[in-house]
Amino acid sequence: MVAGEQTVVTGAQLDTLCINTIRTLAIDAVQQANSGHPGAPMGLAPVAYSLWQNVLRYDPEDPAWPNRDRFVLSAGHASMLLYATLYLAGVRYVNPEGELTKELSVSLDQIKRFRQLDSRTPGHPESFVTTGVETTTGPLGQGAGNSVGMAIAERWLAATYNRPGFEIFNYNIYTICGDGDLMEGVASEAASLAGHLKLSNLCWMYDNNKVTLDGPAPWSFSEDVMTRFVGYGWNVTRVSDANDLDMLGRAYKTFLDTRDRPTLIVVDSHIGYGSPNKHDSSEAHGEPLGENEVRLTKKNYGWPEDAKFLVPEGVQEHFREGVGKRGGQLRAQWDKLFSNYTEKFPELADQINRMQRRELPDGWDKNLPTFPADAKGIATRESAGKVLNVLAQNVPWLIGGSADLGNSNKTTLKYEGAGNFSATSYGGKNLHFGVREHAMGAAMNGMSVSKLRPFGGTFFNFSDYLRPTIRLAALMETPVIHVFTHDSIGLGEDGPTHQPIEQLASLRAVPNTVVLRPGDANEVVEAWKLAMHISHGPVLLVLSRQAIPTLDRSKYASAAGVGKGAYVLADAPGGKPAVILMASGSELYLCVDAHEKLKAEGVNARVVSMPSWEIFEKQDAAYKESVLPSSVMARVSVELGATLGWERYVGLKGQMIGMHRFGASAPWKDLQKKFGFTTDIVLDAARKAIAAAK
Ligand SMILES: Cc1ncc(C[n+]2csc(CCOP(=O)(O)OP(=O)(O)O)c2C)c(N)n1
Ligand SMILES: [Mg+2]
Repeated sequence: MVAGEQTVVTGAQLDTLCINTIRTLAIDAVQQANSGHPGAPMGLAPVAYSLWQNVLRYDPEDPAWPNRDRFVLSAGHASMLLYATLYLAGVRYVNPEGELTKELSVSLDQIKRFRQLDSRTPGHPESFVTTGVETTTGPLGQGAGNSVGMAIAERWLAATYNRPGFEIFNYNIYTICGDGDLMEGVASEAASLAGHLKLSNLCWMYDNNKVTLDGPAPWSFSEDVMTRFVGYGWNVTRVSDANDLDMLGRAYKTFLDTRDRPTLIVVDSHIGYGSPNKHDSSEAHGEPLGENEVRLTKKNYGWPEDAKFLVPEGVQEHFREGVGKRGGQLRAQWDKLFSNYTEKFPELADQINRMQRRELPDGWDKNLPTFPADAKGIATRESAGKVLNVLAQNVPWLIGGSADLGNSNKTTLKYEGAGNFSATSYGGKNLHFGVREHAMGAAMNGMSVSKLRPFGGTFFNFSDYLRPTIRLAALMETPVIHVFTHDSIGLGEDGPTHQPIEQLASLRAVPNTVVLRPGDANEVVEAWKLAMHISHGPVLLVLSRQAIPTLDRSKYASAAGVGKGAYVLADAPGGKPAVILMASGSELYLCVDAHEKLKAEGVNARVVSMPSWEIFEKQDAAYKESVLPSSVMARVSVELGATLGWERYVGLKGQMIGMHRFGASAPWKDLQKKFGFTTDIVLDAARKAIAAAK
C-alpha cells in the first residue's frame, strides 16, 4: 500500500499508514531543520500511536481538561514524535491566558518550522510553548522524575476530592523513556520512590533500542533493567517487537489491570537509521538522515519518495475517530459529573477551579503569626516552619515534605489532620521523599504542572543535588517552593561538607528564579507571603539553622518591605547616610548592631535589608534610587557566602564581607570569630568604605 494512492485503507493498514505518517513527518522536519533526532521518533512511532489512539483518555478539543491522562516524553530528543502526534490528533492551542482557542497547538506549518525561532516546535518539548506538552523535557531523566510527581499529584487529588459516586480524578500518567533516561540517577531515584509509594497510575514505556548517541548501549549500559525495576516494586512486562500493536495493546492492558504498583513496559525496538542497509550500523545517530537516506527510507515504508510533509487522506480522520472520539465522550461525561459535583460540593469544586487557575483560596493568609522583638531570637527555619504550618491549613493544595530532613528543615506539617502521604493514605499532606533530593525536585515539578503548590526541604548545600530541577522549574515557569535551611557556616559543627558557600551566588544567576533570604522572623512571614504570590517560577527560601534576633519593628521599618526585595530598615537621621550597610538573612542584625554603634559615634549609617535581589531589580528606578542613593558611595555588604555579585550594589569603592574559602567544622561561635562575622568587622569595613569614598 503506497501512501497517497486513492484506495480506502482500513484496519492494520490504516494503523501502519498513521505510524508511517508520524515517522515521515519526523524525518522531513528534521531534514528541513537540518538538526534533530529522526531515529527515536521512527522507532517509537508505534508505541506512541497505539497509546494515543487506543488507550489515552485525552480530548484534543480540551487539552486542559483536569482529568486527562498525561503523556510525558522523557526522551525529549524525540520531540518530533510528540509534535507529529499532537498535530495528527488535532490538539487545540491554549493561549497564555489559559483560554482554549480554535487554533491547532501544532499545525503542519509549525512542523515545517521545527527548531526555528519562535515556533511551537522547539528542539525539545517546552510545556510553556506548546499546548499538549505536559512538561518540559530534554535533560534526560527529568521527564521520568516529573511523571512520578504527576502520579503523586493524581493520587492526592483523587484521595482529597473524590466522593462516593464522584470520581473526579482517576487519570493515568504514561512516560516514554530511553536508555539515557534509565541511566540517569534522577530517574532511578524517582522509580524507587514510585515503587515505594505503589503508584499504580504510572506507566513507563522503556525504549529498549540498545543504542545511545555514542554507539551501542552495551558500551556503557549492561544491567538487567527488568530485574532492577522488579526490585523497586514495579510490575514489569515486555513487548518484544515495538511494531506489534497487539502486543503493545496487551501491555497497556496489563498496566491498566495492575492496581498495586507502577508498571514498566520494556519495548524492544530498532532505532530508525533510514534504509535497511544502515540498520545495524553503530555509527552515531542523532542527526538528519540526509536527502539520499530520506528517499531510501520512504521507499522502504512504501511512501512516495519525493513527497514531503505528506499526511495521507484518512490519517487525521482516523485519529479523530480514535483518541478524539473516546476523549471527547469521556470529557463530556466528566463535565456533567463535575457540574453535579459543583452543586453538591461547591467548596471542593471551587478549590479545584482555583487550583487550575493557580489562584489562592480566600483567607489564604489568615492567622499568620507576628513575632515580638527578641534579642536572642529564633532561627529563620523555625519561624518559617510556623508560617508554613499556618499556610498549609489555609491552602489545601499546598503540600510537600523534605528529603529526609523534615525535623531539621521544619517542613513537617504538624497540625491535626495534615497526615502522611503514603501508599496506604494518599490524602496526607506530608510527603516523605526519602534521601532523594534530585527526585524530590523533579517530583515537585511534576506536582506543580499538575497545579498543586509543592514545597520541598533540604539543607541549602544540597541544593546542588536538585539544581537541574530548579532550572527546569524556572524555564517552564512553574511555581515550586524550595525550603533550604542550614544556609551558611552558621550551621556549625557539621563542617565544610555541609556549609554552603557559592550556592547563593550561583542560584541568583538562574533566570526567573527568586532567591529569598529573610533576615528575621517577621521577614520570614513576609517572604512566605511573597512566595505564595509567585505563580510563574521557583522560589528558594534560604533559612538559618542558628537563632538570630527578632528586630524591634517599632524602632525599625516594617518587614513588609520584603515585598520590594530590599528596603531601608534603619536610617540615619534626616536620611543622609554617610555609609550604607546592606545584608541578607542572618547577617542583617550585624548591620543593625553596627548602625547603633556608629550612631553613638555620630556616624550616620543606613541599613538596607536585601532578602531578594531579583525582586528588588523588578522595582522602578525611583524606588531603587531611594534605597541605594547613587550619591552615597560608601557601601558595605555582609553575607555569609561568596561575595560574587555584590559588586553590583557596593560599587568599586565598597567593601564586601563574605566567605572566600570553604568553612570548617566547629561550634558556630568559634567560626564566627575565625571568619570575621562580628559587629567589629562590619564597623571596620564601614570606616574603610567611608574613607575610600572621600
Ligand atoms: C542529562 C542529559 N545528558 C545528555 C544529553 C544528550 N543526549 C541526548 S539523546 C542522548 C542519548 C540518548 O540515548 P537514549 O536515551 O538511548 O536515546 P536514543 O538514542 O535511543 O533515542 C544524549 C546523551 C541529554 N539530553 N541530557
Ligand atoms: Mg537508546
